[in-house]
Amino acid sequence: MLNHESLKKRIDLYAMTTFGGDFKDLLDSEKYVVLSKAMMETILPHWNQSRKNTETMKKAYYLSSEYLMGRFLTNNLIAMDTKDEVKEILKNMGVDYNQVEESEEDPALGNGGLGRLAACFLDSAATLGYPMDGYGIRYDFGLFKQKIVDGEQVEVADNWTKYGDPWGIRKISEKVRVTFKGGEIYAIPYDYPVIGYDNKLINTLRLWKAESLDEFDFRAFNDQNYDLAVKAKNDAENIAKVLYPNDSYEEGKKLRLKQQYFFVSASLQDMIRRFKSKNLDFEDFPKYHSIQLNDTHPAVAIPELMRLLTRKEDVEWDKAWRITTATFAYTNHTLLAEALEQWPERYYQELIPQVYKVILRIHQMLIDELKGKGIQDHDLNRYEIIHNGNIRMAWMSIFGSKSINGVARLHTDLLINQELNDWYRLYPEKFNNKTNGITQRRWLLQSNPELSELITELLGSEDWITDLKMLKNLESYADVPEIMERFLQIKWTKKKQLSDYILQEEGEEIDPDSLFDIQIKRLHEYKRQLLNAFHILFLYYELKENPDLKRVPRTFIFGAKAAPGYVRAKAIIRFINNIAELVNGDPAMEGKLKVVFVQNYRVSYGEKLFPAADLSEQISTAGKEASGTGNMKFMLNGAPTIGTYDGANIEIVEEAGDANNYIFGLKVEEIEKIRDSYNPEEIYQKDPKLRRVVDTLIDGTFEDKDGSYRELHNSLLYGANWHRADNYFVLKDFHEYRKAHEKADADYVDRLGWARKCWLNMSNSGKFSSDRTIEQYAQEIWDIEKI
Ligand code: 26Q
Repeated sequence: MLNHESLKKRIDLYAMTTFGGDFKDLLDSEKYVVLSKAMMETILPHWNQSRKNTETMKKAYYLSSEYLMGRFLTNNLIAMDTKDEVKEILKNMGVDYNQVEESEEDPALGNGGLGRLAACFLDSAATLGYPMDGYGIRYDFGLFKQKIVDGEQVEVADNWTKYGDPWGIRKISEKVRVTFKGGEIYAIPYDYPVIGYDNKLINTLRLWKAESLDEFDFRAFNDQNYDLAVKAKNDAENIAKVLYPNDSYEEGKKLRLKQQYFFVSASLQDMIRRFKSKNLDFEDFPKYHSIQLNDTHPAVAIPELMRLLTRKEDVEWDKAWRITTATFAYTNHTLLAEALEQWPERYYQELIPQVYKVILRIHQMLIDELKGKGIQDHDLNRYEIIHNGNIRMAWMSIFGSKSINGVARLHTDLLINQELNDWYRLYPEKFNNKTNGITQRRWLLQSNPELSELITELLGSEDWITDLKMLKNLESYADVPEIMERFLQIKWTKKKQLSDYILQEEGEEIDPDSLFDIQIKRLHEYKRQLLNAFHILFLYYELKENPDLKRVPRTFIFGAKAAPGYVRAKAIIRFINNIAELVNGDPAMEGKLKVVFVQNYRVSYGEKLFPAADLSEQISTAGKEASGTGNMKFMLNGAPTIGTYDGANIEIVEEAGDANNYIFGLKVEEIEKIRDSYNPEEIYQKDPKLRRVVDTLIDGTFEDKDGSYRELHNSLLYGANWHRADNYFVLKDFHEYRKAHEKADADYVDRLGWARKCWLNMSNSGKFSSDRTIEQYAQEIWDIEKI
């Protein structure tokens, strides 16, 4: 399929013209750039063809301030079915593909779940043949890189394009202008190919870079005012400089609002420009565009489209509103009330007054509509978009969209019945659920080729790669010992590979024959890494007191970044590392217990961790995790879940069976019932073993460098001025959690019995393909067709 000679020639040429040397002598990172550029030449004609083929079709547009694409190279080679060939070609040139692959930096243009979901959706849409383009920001610096130094998180800048950005094409001819009160700046598009598996359709991820209209002020320079000479340039470029490293609420920052407006305005102008070349009436705009808002971060798109239509394109207001509300759809990703975005009115007035005016009018329209519907005056404030000097972006999104969806059944139910109930009663027809999914191309085919091969062999076909429900046909092998033996062997291989990698990266030796118990996700109180930590300490003291205790040897693995300003989250990271030091340094724990906190958890690390897990930790406080998607990645790779009745865990267990997972803890309804009378101190006083582990925060077991352990301890027992004691019910759920672990431990001893559980999880993971999710969005919200 590939022309070997011509690829080799291109490689040699790019090596010389880009890095000035022979391919085999370059740094691995340089080889990566050269190889990728050479592959781009194969991709481009197909990509351009795809653009032409979809020009006249209705398209979906995904607007997201975050994309966590993961590495491109291997993904794209697999999609084009050229990985083995390229490997071979490199081998003939004396170069090891795996080393080149590993040198690619993850483009970390996102924080966590929401950004990774966007990437899985792009993969699925292209693979299914749906025209869907992504729009976002090309941050110069992605999410910080994390180092652990003396147990603490240290943030390092992520200059991800240091060696080049071979998959991005700078399309300067398609630049657009974005206006702020201080002046105009350019948005320059960089296009990244999104290659559907089997190369049928290539969609586009368009990321905008901010640049100044005037590069340089010569007058200032001649006046020897050097800073001023480049001020405009710096101010403009700062807009796309860095991703905000926060995955929940953050005190409103003007620059963040600028970022949002910048990419949203550029994207809408881009769509309008292309639409106008069709010479249609704007009434038809929704026949060609469905725009999905990935949370409220791009919600300023609603007033901006109104502004562009009414002020620039002479569409009258009511018609523009019909167009707008037939175009947008909004996905909500959180139930944390404090995480719903609001912006001070004056930020809008100061930065984008032209949009502020439009918002005032939309607000008034809403009030008129509410009055028309007979809503009483004293109830209006519940709906006001502008409220107490703030602009409520979620309210704007709901009012301006045709569809509002949650990301798992429980989450959507809670939106409908609680958080957004006022709105639901107003527009019940707008609300719907779209349970999240993940792409099996990255999270099984690419990250676990060993298991993929077994699956293909047993199914006698590769169809599962684009039709994950096929895995259901494998269920009965759970009772075939020879197959289970092979399955266990594969799990061991993945654990060994991870062990080698952890030794290399973290300097820690772990035993692939121990049970790998893994919790990897952003660090948050509601995700309850602290519960996991307490349980490890509990086990530690049990094993110390009773050396003959029969427990399976375990390795606990954590990976998590904390928002740099989130003091408690950082304290929890240090606490886990302190525990690791205590446990790993104790010879009595040899062969029994080990704890590792891996540094810089990211997509590419995840690809090594998910396939190697024996147990998936999904232990958020019920009602707090909207869906979770890591939970699905573990399941797909055959790991049972130890988890709460929260997010998609509920649907996972529904598919894979209670008996194959370890569900524990308070349910949402139970939390509601006890909330007001909950007294964690009672539990703490009654359970000396729990008290002992909680008190390690304050009894000198670990050094409390800055008082943050004491603060954590207080937060559990007495609360703080912004929350009640043990807000996330860590102490309340501890006992059941510990029992669930005991059960898993006992089950693990039966090797084939355990393999069976793992296998049944994998076989029943079909529902959690993002292909299914995208089909639902396409049919139920976007109304788009396949190519
Ligand atoms: C908001 C305002 C100011 C600064 C930052 C933010 C901000 C940034 C990122 C708020 C939220 C995020 C990201 C949220 C996120 O990742 N949510 C996760 O989305 C997943 C995909 O739907 C779900 O599976 C997870 O349950 C949810 O936590």
